[in-house]
Amino acid sequence: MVRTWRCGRFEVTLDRPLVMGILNVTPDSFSDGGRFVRYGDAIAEGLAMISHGAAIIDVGGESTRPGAAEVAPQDEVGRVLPVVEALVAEARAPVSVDTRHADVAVRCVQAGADILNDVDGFRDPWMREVAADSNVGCVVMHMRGDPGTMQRAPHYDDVVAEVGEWLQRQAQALEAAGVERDRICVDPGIGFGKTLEHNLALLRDLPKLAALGYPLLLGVSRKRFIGELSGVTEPAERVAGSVAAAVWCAAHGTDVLRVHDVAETVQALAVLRGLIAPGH
Ligand code: HH2
Repeated sequence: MVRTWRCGRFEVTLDRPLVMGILNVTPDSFSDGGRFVRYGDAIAEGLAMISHGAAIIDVGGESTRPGAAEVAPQDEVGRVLPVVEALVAEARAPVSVDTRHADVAVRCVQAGADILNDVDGFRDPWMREVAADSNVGCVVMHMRGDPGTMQRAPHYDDVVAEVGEWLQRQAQALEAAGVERDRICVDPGIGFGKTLEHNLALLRDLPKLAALGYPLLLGVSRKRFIGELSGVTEPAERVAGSVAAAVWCAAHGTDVLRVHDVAETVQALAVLRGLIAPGH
């Protein structure tokens, strides 16, 4: 039976790992901050990502890099809404909004967004309500604390078990609020309140997270652990390492890869698919 993920206007088929293209409309994101602050550029970039094979576009208006300052919701709405509106009208693919603020989420859902990607894992009951009152797909991401504090000596006794249990609990909280199970996707939140060893433990045990029974999404693109493993300090120069990590994730049960470098990742995944299942 083919698995699917129900997201707003779409029912996404999960018969192969998919790419979610990252469109940060922020002045300060860790790897691409400031590139797409002009709406026309951002919209064109989103459409280009789809033409390069992205199955989903994820629009974000707040950097969540470690130590980032929180953005006022009205500023975040001002950044993402015009881009969401244009992509909903023009892109034939689900439009996701990367926000942890319910007032931003409400406006984006009204504008037709198909997915809420919440790095806060729907801890806010209002976020759960917004999800329940709509038909959007929900990405439940694990984060310890918040971006301002999350990298202050994170500790786990068993990171894989604890993250898995937390994701399960948050998914159940969404279901209890009225969100159907087939709209929920989970993500261990690589780099969010985790050391290098925590990130690697999660990446080595992805099948355990896939076994939770929800679609599994991973964001490894250009992240710090790739710099720590490779010695490459400039995030924009971590493309090859990011593609290697994406291929690892795809080979170990990941359904959706959130990436900056769409064309490169799509090409690598096509090769992986051919190796695993000749003829596909
Ligand atoms: N990572 C980032 C932001 N949002 N969402 C999910 N579901 N999973 C992730 O791993 C994830 C995420 C951080 O990356 P980026 O958007 O490139 O940077 P910034 O937060 O600085 O804008």
